Amino acid sequence: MSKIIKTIFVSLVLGLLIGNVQAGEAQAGEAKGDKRSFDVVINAYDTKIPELNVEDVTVKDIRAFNVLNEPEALTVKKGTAVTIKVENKSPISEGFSIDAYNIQETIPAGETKVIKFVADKAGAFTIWCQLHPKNIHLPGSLNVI
Ligand SMILES: [Cu+2]
Repeated sequence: MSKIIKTIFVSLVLGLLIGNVQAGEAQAGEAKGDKRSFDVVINAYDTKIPELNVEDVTVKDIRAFNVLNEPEALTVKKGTAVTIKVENKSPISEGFSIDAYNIQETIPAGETKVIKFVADKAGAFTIWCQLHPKNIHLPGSLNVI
């Protein structure tokens, strides 16, 4: 792996860690018997590397961004009717997929979609964006217990 790629990767990881701290305990679910609703925000964080000199080549103003779901983990009991309101604050369309539940949504920039399903399969399932490379995203998880 080249040093440039390593540096970009490290900065993305740092961005994600900062994002994680900001997300904190932001789990916005509201338990109502066997119904649960969540507000998820997809947000993009700009990363800018002002100057990088690697192997005698100087590169300036490298921009990259990574994308985070907040909260990144949704936990419900098996059988719960789940409503997820997903707001996309990223400047571009973002995907929201949970393969095990056949959920594959595309949310245009600035828009909100409401996703409803019954969490009838137990397990830990990855929430991911089907539109972009996985390495610019922090995957979320749906935990059905
Ligand atoms: Cu994406």
